[in-house]
Amino acid sequence: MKFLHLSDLHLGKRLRGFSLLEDQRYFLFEQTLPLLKEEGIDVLVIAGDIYDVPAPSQDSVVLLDDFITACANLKIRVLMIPGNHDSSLRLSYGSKIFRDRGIYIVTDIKNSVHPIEIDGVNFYLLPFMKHHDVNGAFEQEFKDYNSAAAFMVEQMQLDNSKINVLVAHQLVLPHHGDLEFGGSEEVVVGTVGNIDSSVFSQFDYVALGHIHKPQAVGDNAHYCGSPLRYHVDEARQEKSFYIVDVQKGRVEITHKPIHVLHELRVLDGNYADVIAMPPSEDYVFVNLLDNAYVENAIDAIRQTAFPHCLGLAYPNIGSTESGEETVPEFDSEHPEELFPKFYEMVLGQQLTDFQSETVLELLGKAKEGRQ
Ligand SMILES: [Mn+2]
Repeated sequence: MKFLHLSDLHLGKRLRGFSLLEDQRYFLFEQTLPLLKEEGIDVLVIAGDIYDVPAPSQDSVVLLDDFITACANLKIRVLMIPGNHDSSLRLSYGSKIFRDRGIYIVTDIKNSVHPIEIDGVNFYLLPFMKHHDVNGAFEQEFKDYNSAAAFMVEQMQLDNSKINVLVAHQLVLPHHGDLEFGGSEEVVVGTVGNIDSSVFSQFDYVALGHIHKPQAVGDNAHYCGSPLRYHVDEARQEKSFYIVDVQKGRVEITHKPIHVLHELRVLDGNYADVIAMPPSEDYVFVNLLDNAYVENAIDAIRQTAFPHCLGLAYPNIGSTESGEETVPEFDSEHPEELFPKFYEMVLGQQLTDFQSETVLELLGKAKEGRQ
């Protein structure tokens, strides 16, 4: 049986203030649905982080609603779990009724021990879990995710004569070597939250979400990564579809390219060169190689060449050895743009996506005069 493994859609995500909703709609409707039809795939697995935030925007809720309705109308079964960005309760809305239409959303850890059987394959849907969740649901006293996850696998009582697929959203570390990050995960590699990939070794395939860079963490366990580039650091990262053909004792993964509505690029050049580049709607981050700050550079770049210019940096000025401190000219009157610059000037680092999201939200509320 063939299924499509997706994760980390982060519907509603904004990249430095720019809404990616149109890019996400394009991905789901112009890329994913046609692929499912062309390849004759009738099972779609989404391994968590469906939405970017626990209380998603109206537009992102509409997008998911449109998409799963389209899948149901095409008789494509959809299996979903919440990731750490999702609210289990909100994601579970309607899920008992959706089952009748082939849309399976498992948000309660207790339900993850009952497989969803489709064409002879047992799918186990394990929502994002912490050991506290397992302790609460099963009256246990685990002190880390690894032992709690091992316990959950035990509860599943796998029938090894069947094909068993696990869908999970966790920090699973390879038995050998290191995990590679995409850049937009906001993941802290501690010890309590790690799960060793050997915990899941009994499954024929483990469809993982959480890490945005596609990679294998074991012979049978794979992160397919986020479908879109959600951070400037992911500009050069390959993202692709994971089509999984699973049979007993044999798993075959086929990669298909994902074509995006707008590319994410990092450009280097002098201001004069950048301004003269062929205009494009792509998301671009610009490294200005000039040796002096250019007044209103970002506004001018957005107006002439790149309306989706995400930001810019002056690598040459940052590395001057004159010893003089250069104070950047703030070329904006908007607090949304000033605050990130101020933060960067004081702390020498950029706001994370989550932080800028929070700042934007708070400024928005302040503007509206609400609390
Ligand atoms: Mn994620």
